[in-house]
Amino acid sequence: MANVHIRPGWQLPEREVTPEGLWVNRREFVKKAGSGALVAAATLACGDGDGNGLGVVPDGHGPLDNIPDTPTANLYPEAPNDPRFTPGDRHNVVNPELDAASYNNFYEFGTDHGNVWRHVIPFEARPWSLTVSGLVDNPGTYDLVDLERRFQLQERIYRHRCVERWSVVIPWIGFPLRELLDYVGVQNLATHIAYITFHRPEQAVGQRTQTWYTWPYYEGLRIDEAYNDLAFVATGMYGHPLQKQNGAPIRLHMPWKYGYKSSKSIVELVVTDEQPRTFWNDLQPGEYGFYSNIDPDTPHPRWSQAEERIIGGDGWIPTLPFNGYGEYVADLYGGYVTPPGDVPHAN
Ligand SMILES: Nc1nc2c(c(=O)[nH]1)N[C@H]1C(S)=C(S)[C@@H](COP(=O)(O)O)O[C@H]1N2
Ligand SMILES: [Mo]
Repeated sequence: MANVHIRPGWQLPEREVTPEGLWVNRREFVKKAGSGALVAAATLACGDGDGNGLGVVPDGHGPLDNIPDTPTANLYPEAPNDPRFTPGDRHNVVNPELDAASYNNFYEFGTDHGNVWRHVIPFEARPWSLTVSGLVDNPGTYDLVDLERRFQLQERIYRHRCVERWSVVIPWIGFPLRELLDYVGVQNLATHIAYITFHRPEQAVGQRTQTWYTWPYYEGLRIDEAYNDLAFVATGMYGHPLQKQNGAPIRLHMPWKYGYKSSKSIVELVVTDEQPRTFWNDLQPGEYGFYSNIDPDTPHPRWSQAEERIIGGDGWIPTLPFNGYGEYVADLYGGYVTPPGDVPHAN
């Protein structure tokens, strides 16, 4: 391959980490090989992971240079830390921003974790608005700048645990999801929310070339999960607005759930009275459930979930139920970490 990248020590070899999508990729590889997608598929098979090559990266442009301009940038350095939510003894180190910005999952920009920061360069993440609809008193399209100014921005240092077994500790900045829900006026009949990511194939190489995925990315929560203290809307990180590869300009962070519930670059929120469908559950229902709470005792069908490796750390550590956030969230699930039926293979 033209782009040789050095694998950092903490990065798991491919045979240990199977990205969420690889199964689908392989199946579609066979299906599409006969229909003209041979070049992309062959690239995938030889290890690039993206099947599309890289666009032009301007000279001197690095992983930390993907913060879109916004008139609200001055609000971020001032955001006070919420001392209730710090990583704790187990993860007493906040990862350097370079870790968080150079190893990512964001399938809209390919599957190669180490190159997402390059692929996001053409993505126009500002200006931005969020459309809210469904069972709310104040449906409409909200300018993100107005939301950033309306809510008191605060910092939350959260642990993040990907279903692929890597983890990272990031100081997010934003506001509790609950404040947004109260502002739009969630009605009594609501039971769930759904949230949807942008669909812009012209700016997102993964949406353009990985046509077997059901774009745009969609996820959801039960309403009481969305109202939990921990449920957080992140618009910034490390004292500034979000990097594009981390989901600029607005994403969720649900620290007790596998990373794929924490959608990036959200354009739409729908408040509803039924459980919404979710992207990974639709693609691989035997592997990815709706709740997807972090659970060391419920293995993925293709690997154990008992341990994880922190980016930059020096080995495997045990994964904790609810990622260690049980005191805040366990009572949502009636004594279970993985509610019965959430992932069929576990029953
Ligand atoms: N829209 C969108 N959001 C997404 C994803 C994605 O592919 N698309 N990947 C998820 C997964 S699997 C993980 S682990 C986290 C990674 O977040 P980070 O790159 O900021 O660490 O983003 C989540 N949000
Ligand atoms: Mo993930």
